[in-house]
Formats: sequence, structure tokens, C-alpha cells
Amino acid sequence: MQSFDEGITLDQFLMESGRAHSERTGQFVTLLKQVTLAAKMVSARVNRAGLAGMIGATGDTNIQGEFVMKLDVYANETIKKALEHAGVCCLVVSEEEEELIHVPERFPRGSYVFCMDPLDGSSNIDVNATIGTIFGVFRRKSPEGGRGDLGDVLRAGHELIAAGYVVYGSGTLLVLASKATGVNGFTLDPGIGEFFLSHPDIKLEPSARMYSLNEAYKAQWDDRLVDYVESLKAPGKGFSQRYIGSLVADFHRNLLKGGLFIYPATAKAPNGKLRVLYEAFPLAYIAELAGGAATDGRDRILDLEPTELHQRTPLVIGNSELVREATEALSG
Ligand code: P6P
Repeated sequence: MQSFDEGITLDQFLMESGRAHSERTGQFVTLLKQVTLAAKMVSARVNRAGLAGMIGATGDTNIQGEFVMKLDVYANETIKKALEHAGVCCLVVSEEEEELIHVPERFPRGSYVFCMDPLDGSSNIDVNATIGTIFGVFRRKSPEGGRGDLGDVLRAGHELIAAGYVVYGSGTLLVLASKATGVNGFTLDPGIGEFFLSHPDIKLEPSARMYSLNEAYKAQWDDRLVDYVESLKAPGKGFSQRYIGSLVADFHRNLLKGGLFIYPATAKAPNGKLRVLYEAFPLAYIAELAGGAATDGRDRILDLEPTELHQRTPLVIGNSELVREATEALSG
């Protein structure tokens, strides 16, 4: 593949991947290009949020009952607008909206379905902690050209054809995963507004000694989880603990350095807190392509079949060996 002085651009990579997906219509590559455009716009806004008065709640609450930060609203609208007119998808599912988002009649309806958390970790916005966008892409099941329906989204995670996330942190990095291309990371050069391939063919670091979960909830955990986490602290195990409180940031650190992330069922959240369609599914898809694993504490995440749009699940994700140990402890 040809590259500029700085390296391979995301556009070049996508054109290659279009061929790798033996894509006829070009819709898949166009969809990912539109996501890239939206990511650049959200990144610019996130980085100016403090100055642009975008920090702070709108005073509204979203369907999750969380205070909606202005950047959440901006990210949701920006990504929807980038997709709806491009003729690449028929439906969008967003954490920010209770119902299915149908592409308006005035636009052509494409072959794909886009599930997203437009701005994950938004409770960290006003403390300048890393936040991000998480997304998964299905090919529609309903007839081409139609509005699409719940059957296009309430389906097993292993039917995803691509997934990714963007972390808006010290830099902006987009991680893209598909069976044809594996897991690859692209870093934005804000000076020229282009993403460059910076993390080719990401694989989870095998010798992982990091665990990540919110231990403040320990009193609400299943006793088997208490025992398992305590076992990680045993002298000589060599584990360290990190918890940013932003799923996309905690996952990204583990993807690059190896580790185990757990958001378990608790007394307060008996089905966990994280959402199946636009948090657990995309990250589980990425983790498995990077050589890792993801379960709900018993079953493989990608085998789940949600019955509701905003269904929650416990999540155990990261290095295969650690996920296996934690899952055996939780379900044994
Ligand atoms: P807790 C952020 O609000 C979020 O949805 C995820 O990004 C993060 O992993 C989780 O909640 C943190 O939840 O209960 O530990 O504050």
C-alpha cells in the first residue's frame, strides 16, 4: 500500500478494505468515511468544549436518566447527520434516543444498521477525562430500500460486520475492526485533519497484569466476584488496578497494554450497567479480533440476542485467559 511521508491514511486503508470486503456498492467504505468525518467534528468540539461553553449539562436527561451533557447532544446529532444523507444505512440506534432512528424518507436508505454510544463517559467531560464514541455495524436483514425494523437490530452480536471506537483524549484515535482487516488504530493529525495508521494489527498483550473495575461497589457484588478480585491481589500475582470510569478509555488501555475489565451485576444494577447493542457488542467484537474474549460472566457476549434496544448486560472483557478465569469464578 502506498503511503505519504506521515504514513498510511485512513482513507487509503478504507479503500483497500473495500476491496478486502469484496464490496460492490461502496456503501461500507462510504459509511466508515462518514463516521471518520463525524469523529473529526466531535474531536474538534470536544477539544474546544471548555472554551465554547459546551461543558455542562443541558438540563435535560436522556433515556438513561443521566444528565445530558451538551457534547452528548452534539455528538449524537453530528454522527446522525453524517450518516443519514449518505445512502449507507437505513437505521441508527443511539444511547441518546429511546426509539429506533429511521433514515428520513427524503434520503436513500442503505444496506447497513449503525448502533452507537455517541459520547461514552460523558460524566467525565467536565473533569477533562478521556471520553469516546463506540459503534457497531450490522448488514440489514429487512428488504433493501425499506425503513428497516427491530429485526435489523435485535440480533446476535456475532452478526456484526464491523465495530470501532474513537477516544478523545491526549490525542484522537480511531480504532476500526472487521474480520477482513483485523483491529487497526488511526491517530488524527489535527494539523491536516487526517487520520494516519498508527497501531496496525492490534493484538492484546499476552502477559496482562491489569484489572479494571469499580471496587466501591464491592458490597453489592456476588461473593464469587469478591473472592476472585481478592485473588488478583495476592502477593506475587503482580497485578495493578486502573479504573478511569470511562468504558472506552478503560477498554482502550487494556487493548494496548493487556488487562481485564469487569462491569458486573450489582444489587443496584442486577443486569449490569453497560448496554448490549452499542457498548458490549462492539467492544466484544474488537476484543475477540484482537485475540481476547468477552462474556457476561457466564456466556459469550457475541452470542447474546437482546430483546430490547437499550438492554443492559454485565461485562467481563479483555485477555482470554483472564476472562476465562473470571467467568469460571463467577459462574462456577
Ligand atoms: P460507574 C460512564 O458513565 C459509563 O457509562 C461507562 O463509560 C463507564 O465504564 C461506567 O459508566 C462507569 O460506571 O458506576 O463505575 O461510575
